[in-house]
Amino acid sequence: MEDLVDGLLSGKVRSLAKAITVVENDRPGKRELLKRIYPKTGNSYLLGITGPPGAGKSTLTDKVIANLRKQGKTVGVIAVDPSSPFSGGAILGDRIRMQQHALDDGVFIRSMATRNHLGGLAKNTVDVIHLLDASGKDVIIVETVGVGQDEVDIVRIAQTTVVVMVPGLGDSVQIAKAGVMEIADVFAVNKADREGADKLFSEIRAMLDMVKGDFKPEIFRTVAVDDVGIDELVQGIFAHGDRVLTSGLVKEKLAQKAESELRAYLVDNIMERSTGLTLYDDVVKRIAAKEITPMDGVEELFTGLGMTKGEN
Ligand SMILES: Nc1nc2c(ncn2[C@@H]2O[C@H](COP(=O)(O)OP(=O)(O)OP(=O)(O)O)[C@@H](O)[C@H]2O)c(=O)[nH]1
Ligand SMILES: [Mg+2]
Repeated sequence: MEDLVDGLLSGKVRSLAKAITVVENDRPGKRELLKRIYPKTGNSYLLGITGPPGAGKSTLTDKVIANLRKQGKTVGVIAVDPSSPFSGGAILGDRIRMQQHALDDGVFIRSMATRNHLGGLAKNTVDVIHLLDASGKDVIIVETVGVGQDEVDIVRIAQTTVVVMVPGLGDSVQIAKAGVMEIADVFAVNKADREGADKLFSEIRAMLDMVKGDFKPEIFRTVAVDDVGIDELVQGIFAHGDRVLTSGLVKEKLAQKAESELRAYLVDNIMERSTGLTLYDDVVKRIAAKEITPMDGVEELFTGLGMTKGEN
């Protein structure tokens, strides 16, 4: 344990890989490990990159990594498996797109499934973010697919969230849907080499004019495959970070982050304690048979787990 913690804190790649394995596989010592490193976290810049499937998130991430490396920054990447555990396609895609960094000690890339049973941010993701943070990565990028509830959780813990959009996906709908406006700190109109990029750009701008207040996100055009617009995008990302710093919103953001982390653990923990119990299966059956309401089911489950629930 001592060696693992020391190695991790001094940024050794092997220790980091080992620590991640401990965390992901729930090995003994996991809790102790996380407890030891937690006070050393909070120094990385956490960047969320999200957007619809195939928007070019991994290609863009690859170019952003290269850009950050040129600035001398170390980078950790968590690429979220967007679909079922059975379709390794996206993970393979991430690997291929980011292959150029495979031999670079300053870059650590991990693909993982981050969704828990309920579709929220799984605690394993939070744990791995903490490990990357403790190992001294200057920037941690979390790539998630889609713009839905799951992503919102990751967004809540990120310092800056980039929403990647592409022309030709039914643009106004794309923008208006699923809370994109709320979560984007920065927009990247990727595949700007394609027709419709200007139109998409204007539509996002118009939409922002309608809804957002003081904190209007910047919009950037990128052609990730050709490494076009990446410098500007990266500058825009850190400019957003600076704006948050000077705005006095930092405390609020940190509290929001802590709350999201706690929630990730809470949901996973309750599910872990409940599933597999005879009581749980029994409650499911009785809800299906309309004998009890789901609300009563929760009450019974909590009572069974020795928790008392307040009036609701
Ligand atoms: N024309 C064009 N193609 C691009 C651009 N950026 C990425 N692509 C292509 O778009 C496809 C998808 O790219 P990815 O980087 O895998 O996209 P992604 O959003 O990570 O995909 P998922 O993780 O599967 O959702 C690839 O074939 C890329 O080469 C771009 O700027 N212009
Ligand atoms: Mg990808």
